[in-house]
Amino acid sequence: MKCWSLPDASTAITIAAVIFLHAIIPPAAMAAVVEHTFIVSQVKMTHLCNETLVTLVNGQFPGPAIEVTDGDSVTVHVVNKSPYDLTIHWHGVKQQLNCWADGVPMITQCPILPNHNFTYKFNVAGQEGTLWWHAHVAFLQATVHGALVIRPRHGASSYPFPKPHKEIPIILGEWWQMDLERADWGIAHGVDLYFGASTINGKLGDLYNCSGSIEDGYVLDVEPGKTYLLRVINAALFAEYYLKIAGHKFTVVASDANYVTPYTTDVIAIAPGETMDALVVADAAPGRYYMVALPNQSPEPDPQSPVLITRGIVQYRRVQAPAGDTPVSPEMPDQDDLMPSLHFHANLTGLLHHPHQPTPVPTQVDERLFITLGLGTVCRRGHSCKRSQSNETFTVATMNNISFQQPAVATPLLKLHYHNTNRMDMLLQELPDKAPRVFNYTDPALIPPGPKEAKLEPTSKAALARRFRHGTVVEVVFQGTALLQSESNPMHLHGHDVFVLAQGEGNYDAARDVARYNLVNPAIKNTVHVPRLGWVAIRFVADNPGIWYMHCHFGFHLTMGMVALFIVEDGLTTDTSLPAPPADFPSCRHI
Ligand SMILES: *[C@@H]1O[C@H](CO)[C@@H](O)[C@H](O)[C@H]1NC(C)=O
Ligand SMILES: *[C@@H]1O[C@H](CO)[C@@H](O)[C@H](O)[C@H]1NC(C)=O
Ligand SMILES: *[C@@H]1O[C@H](CO)[C@@H](O)[C@H](O)[C@H]1NC(C)=O
Ligand SMILES: *[C@@H]1O[C@H](CO)[C@@H](O)[C@H](O)[C@H]1NC(C)=O
Ligand SMILES: *[C@@H]1O[C@H](CO)[C@@H](O)[C@H](O)[C@H]1NC(C)=O
Ligand SMILES: *[C@@H]1O[C@H](CO)[C@@H](O)[C@H](O)[C@H]1NC(C)=O
Ligand SMILES: *[C@@H]1O[C@H](CO)[C@@H](O)[C@H](O)[C@H]1NC(C)=O
Ligand SMILES: [Cu+2]
Repeated sequence: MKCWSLPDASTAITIAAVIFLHAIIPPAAMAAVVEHTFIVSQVKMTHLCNETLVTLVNGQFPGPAIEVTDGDSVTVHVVNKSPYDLTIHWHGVKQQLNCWADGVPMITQCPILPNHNFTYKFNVAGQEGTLWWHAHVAFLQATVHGALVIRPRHGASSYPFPKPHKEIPIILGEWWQMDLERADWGIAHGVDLYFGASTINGKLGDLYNCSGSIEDGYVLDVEPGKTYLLRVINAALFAEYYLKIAGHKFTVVASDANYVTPYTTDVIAIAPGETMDALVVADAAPGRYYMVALPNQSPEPDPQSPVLITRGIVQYRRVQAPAGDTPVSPEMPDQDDLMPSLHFHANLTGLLHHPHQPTPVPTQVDERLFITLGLGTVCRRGHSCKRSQSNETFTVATMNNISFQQPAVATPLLKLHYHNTNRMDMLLQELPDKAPRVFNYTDPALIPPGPKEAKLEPTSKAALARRFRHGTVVEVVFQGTALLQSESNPMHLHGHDVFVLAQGEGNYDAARDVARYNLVNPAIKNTVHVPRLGWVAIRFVADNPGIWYMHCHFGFHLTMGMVALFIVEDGLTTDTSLPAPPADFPSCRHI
């Protein structure tokens, strides 16, 4: 039983009513069904003097937020009025025994065809915090996304931090001035493409203008002295962002719907796929302050992209801003400095003694994987061709030197798996335990194509997968490499949360680094930031039967093949086995 602070009269009545209800209704009966209809269609939007046709849910950018309470069931009717095949992925929702609802096209389901509908049904149980949803088809994710907020069963007063005055989603995204389906094709075929602007909650902000008209920016009105919970989501395809608010600090209290030890910082680093819940106290001199999101990138010799900063304003209520008054700007980290990101992520630890933290960390490891992440090239035609930036190759992204290729099959793999057909294994290639070749992974001399990397560059494509027996404790070390580029990689595992044991710069060295593992209170995440030219070690229990996508959440790395499938086999009982697919499951387009 929690203790109540002295309530005023009206809260006292509510509390009495709640206690009364608790007494007569068993807790399970309190769970609600939260229902939404998502109408996906194409809408013309104008930014930067350009009208662009974008695909949106219910005409909104970002899309509608889904707000639920831990224990609720969610029902989302997707009505596809767009010209594209699509699926929706509920990013970070564990989907225990419900892999069918995970929304990965041709892995867990046939896509929803144009003019077709499908209803997703799933439960959120044992999770609280900020997650999100997004299209898992092509680059539609750039505009088809929204927040998924899970509140605690016992209300905001059961947060492990002071109850905030307001909760505000902050979705970082991108504005693209092109047909995204074409952009996806372009990247898969080695054409360089880039977005036009960064956005905060869909607004480009006052750094963007054309023909004398300035873009609207996101405005957060605050009252002096009050505390706000920002639910920050990086829904972008391209970049990790540094987020700052001039004159204010953040106290990060959760990430990926898992509480963290409160961590106070003036900058948040958030990679695509991650969420960060942060408290901000409006304790500065009343006035106006810029909230700035800066996409970071690896320094040269990596190819440099335009730096498309966005900003909104935090403004104190009842402050008369003199005309022409400029808000205070924060000092941002250098866009090429990725150390603040490494430090930020390394400072996150799990919050102990919270009922939802599934401690302790398993200490008995059944399988260990060492996975290198990098780029490579394949020949456009045949198996031998001129390499080193020649036009006979295109660039792909790899794990352990294999780039994922969707198997050519007209049935979703999960159906083949469910029916136990050995046809499936013939389609797949096993993700090896370790990199096939030992080299100095993080030697910067490998970045620009040159003699050192020439031998390493050739790679191959396959439907990369790894099977785990139900309950296997898996440890994975992701090793970033300098192969052709030195980007960080936000690695996202579907259907499971993972313990983040340690991270560091350079090459992982078990003899040195195992001693640094945090087995006491590691952060628990669904998207793990693998630092630039560094590594991260994670552990998880493969206890959710199904086929789970494990991939880099940078849109371009995903499209280029930095993906593997983690296949978790059924356990021995029905309640550890994948049930039958939903009756109204979509069927696939006939080829
Ligand atoms: C509008 O977009 C096109 C590409 O789609 C681009 O070539 C053009 O420069 C844009 N115009 C403006 C005013 O930004
Ligand atoms: C899809 O849902 C919409 C809205 O509920 C409905 O009008 C339409 O008939 C449905 N279409 C199909 C093919 O079921
Ligand atoms: C328009 O944008 C350009 C480039 O960001 C900037 O230099 C200029 O000051 C802006 N103009 C206005 C009126 O904001
Ligand atoms: C935590 O952040 C501080 C400040 O950026 C940094 O000096 C420190 O190294 C970080 N801790 C870790 C373990 O990286
Ligand atoms: C490829 O590059 C070579 C030499 O730079 C050039 O002659 C050839 O036309 C190019 N081929 C294509 C298909 O672009
Ligand atoms: C790997 O390369 C880095 C950078 O050139 C160098 O400092 C380091 O000594 C190399 N490590 C090994 C094991 O060769
Ligand atoms: C990847 O495998 C190819 C052979 O398929 C080999 O030539 C290349 O050196 C390997 N690269 C790495 C980074 O292991
Ligand atoms: Cu995802």
